[in-house]
Amino acid sequence: MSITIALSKGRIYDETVPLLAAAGIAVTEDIEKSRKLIFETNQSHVRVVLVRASDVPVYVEYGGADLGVAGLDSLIEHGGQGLYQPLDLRIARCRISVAVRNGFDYAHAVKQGARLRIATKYPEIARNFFAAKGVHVDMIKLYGSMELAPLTGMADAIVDLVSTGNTLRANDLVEVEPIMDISSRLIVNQASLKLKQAPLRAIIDAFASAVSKN
Ligand code: PRT
Ligand code: MG
Repeated sequence: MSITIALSKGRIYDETVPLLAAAGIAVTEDIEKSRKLIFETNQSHVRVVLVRASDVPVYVEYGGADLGVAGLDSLIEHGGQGLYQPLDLRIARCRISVAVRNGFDYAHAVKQGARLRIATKYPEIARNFFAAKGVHVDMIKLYGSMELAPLTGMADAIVDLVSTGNTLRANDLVEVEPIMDISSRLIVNQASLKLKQAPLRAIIDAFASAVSKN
């Protein structure tokens, strides 16, 4: 029974490699040196596919992959339907926050009940956050370089992932409110879990034990 694992290039791939190793799985090619999207592993029945970070939940939902590793940010935006989420892998950790241009009086704007223009790649997370606070927002959906939105006057604030804070500082933005902590989750297609229970359980258990030792 073959198993397909969906990962995204970059930090998620890098931090998942040791977890795969704990499950006895090693990708046999250097993915950075290849333009391929499908990779064989040392186990003939396991392969890895590389997709956009935000597409990992989609591949797993529709059975393009049996399991995958997705940031909680991508998972919330996707909605999580059709996905079994057995494990917080505690990798690719960061937080999602509200940030504004240095000098913008965010507290005042919020207190005054002003309508805030929010630019973000994460409209679902942003909408829920501001709705819970009773703040009215206009949402501008972006796919990257959110930092630019307040600098050009297109938005009052952004909702984006923050790790060291260097990107915000480099663009004269300040973090004004954390929304939630983010880490990556193991996600599994619910039908696969029934049809391929033994091999998937073996991978989930190996990941769980590796995570508990981290
Ligand atoms: O580019 P694409 O649309 O495919 O997806 P992506 O950019 O989300 O992918 P990728 O590989 O960059 O991130 C994958 C996952 O890693 C995200 O979904 C998060 O769950 C997690 N993660 C952890 C991060 C960060 N830390 C992070 N710092 N993802 C992005 N960033 C970016 C952030 O958007 C900002 O531009 O790094 C910048 C901030 O970093 P600092 O250190 O300057 O604060
Ligand atoms: Mg990226």
